[in-house]
Amino acid sequence: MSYTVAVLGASGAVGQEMVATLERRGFPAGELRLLASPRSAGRTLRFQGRLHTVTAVTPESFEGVDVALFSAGGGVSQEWAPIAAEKGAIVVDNTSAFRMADDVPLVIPEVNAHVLEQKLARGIIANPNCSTIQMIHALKPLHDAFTIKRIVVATYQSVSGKGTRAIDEMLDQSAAVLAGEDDFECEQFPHQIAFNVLPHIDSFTENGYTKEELKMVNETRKILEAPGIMVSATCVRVPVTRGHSEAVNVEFEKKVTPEKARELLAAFPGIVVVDDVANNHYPLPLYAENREPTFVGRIRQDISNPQGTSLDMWIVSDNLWKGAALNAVQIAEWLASKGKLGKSAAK
Ligand code: NAP
Ligand code: 3JN
Repeated sequence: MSYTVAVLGASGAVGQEMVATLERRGFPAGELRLLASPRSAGRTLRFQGRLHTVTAVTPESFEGVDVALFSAGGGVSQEWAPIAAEKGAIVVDNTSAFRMADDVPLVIPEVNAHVLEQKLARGIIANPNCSTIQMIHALKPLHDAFTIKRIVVATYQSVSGKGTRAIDEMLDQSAAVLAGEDDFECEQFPHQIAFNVLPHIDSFTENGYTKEELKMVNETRKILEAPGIMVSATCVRVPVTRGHSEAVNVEFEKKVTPEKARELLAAFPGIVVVDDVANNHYPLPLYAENREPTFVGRIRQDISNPQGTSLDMWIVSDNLWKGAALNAVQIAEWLASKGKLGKSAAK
């Protein structure tokens, strides 16, 4: 069995990783269509040893497509996902456009693949935000055992979360600063990002939180099917190329110990515990780059809670892989493994 796959946003930071992930994991893509805007039409990307040309998206692009991976921004998804679904493709959308829609499943395969068992009302499946994915991937086995009440998280998000131009801006600014220049561009971020830390990701809302922070609140509740979980997030941009890190304080209904948490985490699919502080071993974004797991370390009892019901921990993952492209491809793999892709599929 092989499938016709489309990637919309193929020239972008996430889209390029989607193509690489399809190849690396051996997804049975008989045909691959690389789609973007007219700006990058004609560019080529290598897939399975052959150069593939990017074309500008049109309705015909989705004719005969089994699965379409979208990462071209929310507005583009709003416009094109219904068209692709109408043509018979299942859309795995990496933007916030449909995440909170009641009739669109929001999926981390290791956590809640069961929601894909039901018929897809709109032919669209949403990938969560990268910061939500790595946090909930790591907290799921602890939630199952101890029941989460409240999460307080600070993120340290790499510039690649904002796309290819943001990576270039950080590198160009860094070179300029080191060369002693001070007249460089600040286009992708509201302030200089090189040698700086910005407590500002996405736009501010009326309650003082940013949209990125509220995505972590709302997506957590939807994925865990736990509307009562309290979440407060501070999302911060750091001058790291790739890999998001998170300092997480989590309070449970039941008593918890770091030893039991490590044991549960180590047994959970896709989680790697790196927690040997005696030897300075803890997760680092530099070493999470181009790796599939979510890494967890610095697991410790929260000394501010004498009840013994909370933990602190440090969670790191490659935001372009588990936080985006890998999660999307895993969803496509799950659909293929259950016979839910292709012409004869019961969707
Ligand atoms: P990027 O590097 O800036 O790439 C954007 C991609 O979208 C490019 O391929 C671009 O094509 C394409 N595009 C833009 N406007 C388009 C249009 N009108 N029609 C067709 N294609 C268009 O950005 P990125 O980092 O890959 O992120 C892309 C989107 O993915 C984000 O906006 C976000 O919604 C989502 N995302 C999600 C996560 C997550 O947390 N899961 C993480 C990062 C990104 P051209 O080259 O032709 O301009
Ligand atoms: O900044 C990051 O580290 C992650 C950014 C994700 C992002 C960027 C632009 C638009 C998103 C997202 O996935 O939530 C969106 C969006 O689709 O709203």
